[in-house]
Parts: sequence; structure tokens; C-alpha cells
Amino acid sequence: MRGTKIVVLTGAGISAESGVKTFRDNDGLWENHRIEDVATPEAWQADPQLVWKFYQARRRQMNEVEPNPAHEALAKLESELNEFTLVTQNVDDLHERGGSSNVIHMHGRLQTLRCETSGQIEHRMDDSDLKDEYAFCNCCAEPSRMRPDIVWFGEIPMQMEEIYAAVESSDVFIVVGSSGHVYPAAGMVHVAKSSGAHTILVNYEMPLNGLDFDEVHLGKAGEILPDLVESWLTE
Ligand code: BV8
Repeated sequence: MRGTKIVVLTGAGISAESGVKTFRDNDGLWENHRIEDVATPEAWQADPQLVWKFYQARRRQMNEVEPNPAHEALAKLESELNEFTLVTQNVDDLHERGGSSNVIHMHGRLQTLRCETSGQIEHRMDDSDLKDEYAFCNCCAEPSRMRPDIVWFGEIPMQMEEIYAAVESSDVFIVVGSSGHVYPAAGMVHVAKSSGAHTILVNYEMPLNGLDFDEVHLGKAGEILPDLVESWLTE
């Protein structure tokens, strides 16, 4: 793989072995909620307390979890290659804590909050920011309520131009830990394939878009990705 352009897209499955709940596995995050009730702008308008508490619980959990060998394997791959882009659907910071840099969080981040008036983003992970009471901005004369810095259903994912440019010019496109449910992320393997990339999947089970991949490795990412990365670096 050396000398080739690699793009990796990760989903909740890569953080599963760190103890971060996925969305659609049986004990998943959405188990107690319908997606529409917590991850849409309409939900935030209709019941901000419910949505805020859902995200505050997930933000607090960030202080209790650690990166796992899958995050570390991708950081090693990045360190050995010249042209490497990591895009994640995840809103946790485990890729960064596992050693990756320049992570593109296309669905936002739990670590930051967004001022509802100015749209400005602040890193807010102190204990005082993690309570069930709303957080208020530091940018407005009259502090405004802040919202989770998350891309909800119906909102446009972040940095799409940069992501598509990388996917369309990739030689190898690798997806780790995603069920292929959510677009436009789930359609990226098709974009890569039609641009001539070799497409690889690392996932616990076959996802909805599994047939789009040239190469499929089923298993736990924390267990199989480190050896795969070693093999990719020696081929
Ligand atoms: C948009 C932030 C327009 C929230 C998230 C009908 C058809 C097609 C599309 C649509 C439609 N109706 C509406 C849409 C669009 C909609 C969509 O796709 N809906 C779906 C539900 C049908 N999409 C949107 O609204 C997006 N915006 O379309 O805007 C646009 C687009 C482009 C340009 C201009 C305009 C915005 C979507 C973003 C929503 N926000 N996250 C939060 O985190 O709280 S989505 C959320 O679910 C995650 O971020 C993630 O992206 C997504 C999918 O989850 P996965 O990461 O795949 O996780 P999941 O649990 O599903 O699967 C885990 C996988 O890991 C499993 O396969 C499992 O087997 C595997 N696994 C488990 N353990 C392991 C493992 N693998 C390896 N090792 C393990 N140990």
C-alpha cells in the first residue's frame, strides 16, 4: 500500500471495543430512543431537554473510555503512509487519542458545543460543561444556549467537498465498523469504486452496502485490523 492514496471511513463499530455503544447493534444507542426523537433539529426544537440529556450522557462517557487496538492500527497506518485521509462518522475523540491526526468528523463531535446564535464552536469538556443543565456560550454579549456540535438527520455533513475530493482520488478505500445505513457516508464506497479504487471492508458482519466491496474481512476490528495493517505495510 505504500505510495498509494488511502482513504479510511470509520463508523461506530471501531469504537465498540472501547465500550462506546454503537447505534444499531442490539444493545445500541438507539435502543431506548427512536432516531427521530433525539437526532434531528425538530427533536431539538420539540424537546431540547431530552436531546441535551442524551448527548450529555454520551459526552460524559468520553471520560471513561479509551482507544482500542483498531484506533491505534489506523494511527500506525497513517504514520507510515504519505497520502492518508481518515474520515469518521463517529463523534467521539478516540481516533485522536489513539494517535491519528487530521481526523475529519463528518457528523460532528461530542467534545465541542455550538452557539445557537453565532454558530461559533467551543471545546467544552470541563465537569461544569457536562451537567444536565444547558451550557451557554462565551461569544455573545448576552450568553446564548449552546447545542451539540453534531450533524443531525436532515442536516448536511461537514467537509463534504474535501471528503469527496479524497474519495474520488483514492487508490484504496477502506471502511471500518459501519452498517451502511446512513447516507451520504454509506454511498462513499460506490463513489470510490466508480473512481477506480480498490475497496476493502473490515466489519463484524455484512453491512447493507457489503456487496460494494472488493475485499471483505469480517470480525472485530480491534482483533483483525492490527494484523491487516501489518500485512498492508509489507505488501
Ligand atoms: C443528509 C450523529 C442531505 C448523531 C449521525 C432515505 C434513503 C436514503 C437516505 C435518506 C433517506 N431518508 C433520509 C435520508 C438521509 C439521512 C439518512 O441516511 N437516513 C437513514 C437513516 C436512512 N441522512 C442524513 O440526514 C444526512 N444528511 O443526507 O443531508 C445532504 C447530503 C449530502 C449533501 C447535501 C445534502 C445526515 C446523517 C447524519 C446523522 N447523524 N450521527 C449522533 O451520533 O448522535 S448518523 C449515526 O449513524 C452515526 O454517526 C453513523 O454515521 C450512522 C451509522 O451508524 P454506524 O456508524 O454505521 O453504526 P451502526 O451502529 O449503524 O453500525 C455499526 C457497525 O459496526 C455494524 O455493522 C456492526 O456489525 C459493526 N461492529 C460492531 N462491533 C464491531 C463492528 N465492526 C467491527 N468491530 C467491532 N468490534
